[in-house]
Amino acid sequence: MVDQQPDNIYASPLDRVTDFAFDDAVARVFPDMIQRSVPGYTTIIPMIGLITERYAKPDTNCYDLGCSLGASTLAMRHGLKNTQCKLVAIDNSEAMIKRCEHYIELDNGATPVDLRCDDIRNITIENASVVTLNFTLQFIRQADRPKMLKSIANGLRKGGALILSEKVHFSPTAEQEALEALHYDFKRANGYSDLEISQKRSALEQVLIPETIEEHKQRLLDSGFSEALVWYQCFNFVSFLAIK
Ligand code: GEK
Repeated sequence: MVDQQPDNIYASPLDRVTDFAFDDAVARVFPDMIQRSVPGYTTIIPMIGLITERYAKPDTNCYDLGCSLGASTLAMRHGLKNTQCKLVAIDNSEAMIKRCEHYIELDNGATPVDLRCDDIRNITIENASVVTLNFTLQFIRQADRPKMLKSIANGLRKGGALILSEKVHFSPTAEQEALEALHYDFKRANGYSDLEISQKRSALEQVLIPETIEEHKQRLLDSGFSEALVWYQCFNFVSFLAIK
């Protein structure tokens, strides 16, 4: 059993809100935190399995970059069926990887998972048919994002797919305000107080840097993908499918 707890990290007033980090306290509440914070997360996860099933090619590698506790890793694993693919899941948070190991052990999928604690900027992607970045790129320094996407595009075979999910922002102010307000409504409806919402927002301010849908699409095309489309959007949360 892995001990999971409800997220109340920001429930009491803090003297000083420090930058958000993927430490042990966050890893312990992560399934509850992400489901109550990210609109569409519970839809996106099973769809990653479906997309993997369509794009995975026999005897290739599939990668889940920024795997946290392995929700998208396990969806990919079940989408792989009998493809003889290798599945590599990477996160640079030791707390996440330790717990992820248990979730993988509890799962009955046949494909072995190569779980690594590493910075996804340091790894070589090769002979890949499917790569997932499910809400991870937003935590990578903006200056490092083009290189990261180019290395994914270079490591994918022709016709291979990148699933990229991100929180986005909108340049027309009215659209940004409306979708952000709906995101906060979503959090309130899931039991977060205004204090929790505002302290979490401060904690993420310098850590999670969203970009626009247009910026994402253009950079995907510039990185070597031939197509980049939005397959899912809920408020200011979007998932792209980019094909090499
Ligand atoms: C899911 N994909 O459940 N190298 C490796 N990992 C990193 C790096 C980095 N440079 N930067 C951040 N991470 C998951 C959810 S969470 C999204 C992904 C969220 C990791 C970080 O440690 C964390 O586990 C993950 O990216 C982002 O489908 O919390 O909103």
